[in-house]
Amino acid sequence: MPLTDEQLADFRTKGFVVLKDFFNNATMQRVSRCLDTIQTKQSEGNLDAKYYEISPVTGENMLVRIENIIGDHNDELSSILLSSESIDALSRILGETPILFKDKINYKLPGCREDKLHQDQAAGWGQYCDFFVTMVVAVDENRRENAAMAVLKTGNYEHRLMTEEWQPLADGESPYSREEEYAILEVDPGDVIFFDAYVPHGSPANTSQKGRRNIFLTFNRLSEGDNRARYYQDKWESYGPNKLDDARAEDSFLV
Ligand SMILES: O=C(O)CCC(=O)C(=O)O
Repeated sequence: MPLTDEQLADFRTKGFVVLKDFFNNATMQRVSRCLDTIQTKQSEGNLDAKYYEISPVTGENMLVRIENIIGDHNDELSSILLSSESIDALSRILGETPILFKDKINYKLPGCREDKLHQDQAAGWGQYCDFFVTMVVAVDENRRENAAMAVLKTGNYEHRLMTEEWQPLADGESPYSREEEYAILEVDPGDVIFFDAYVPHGSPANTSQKGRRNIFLTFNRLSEGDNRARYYQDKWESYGPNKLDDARAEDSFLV
């Protein structure tokens, strides 16, 4: 389903837009199966790079996310996600051809920590370029109960960093504490959210029994270069994947 002029205008005003039913049910069942496979299969090197943390809710070691999922190692998933409709919508938003910068699955399983309110650009992305758009594909139902994302809905934010790099926007404040300014995006499987890397967002800890998987695909304009290999090379050096037994304790802001 193409992005309408109204949706594009919405994105320009608020920094995000939700497209209902972007992928149909049958497609989302295939996507869900792909995610189950990736979750259980052994990672090869840094492909399907898994990140484990100690849950602040349950104290157990748990999978938080898997990065670097797009490529020949997951060809079915890659071709579904990078469909011509996706590229078309991203091209309209970016005003030119998009190129993938990074990609990950956030599992947000029961007990998963909060994602503090932040701007993605603050995660060191400025060394690669100044403007990114992330396409979030909802794989499971996202509800308030299972920590649906909260996104600033007023459009009242700067297209620059509002904190020092690596700093969240509001430490110690629940992402749901300012509902007059933040929309809680209760989306369904197959819905897609596009948001820019400056719009504040986050989600609380998942204290429910229901996991919710979302796929995050981040793009920049092709004219600003192919930065993915360099991004991941830098990331593997500074913050590489780990093992279940080696789960990290910190719940710092890292995207
Ligand atoms: O998965 C979520 O709820 C939020 C994740 C997030 O904010 C991010 O990865 O930038």
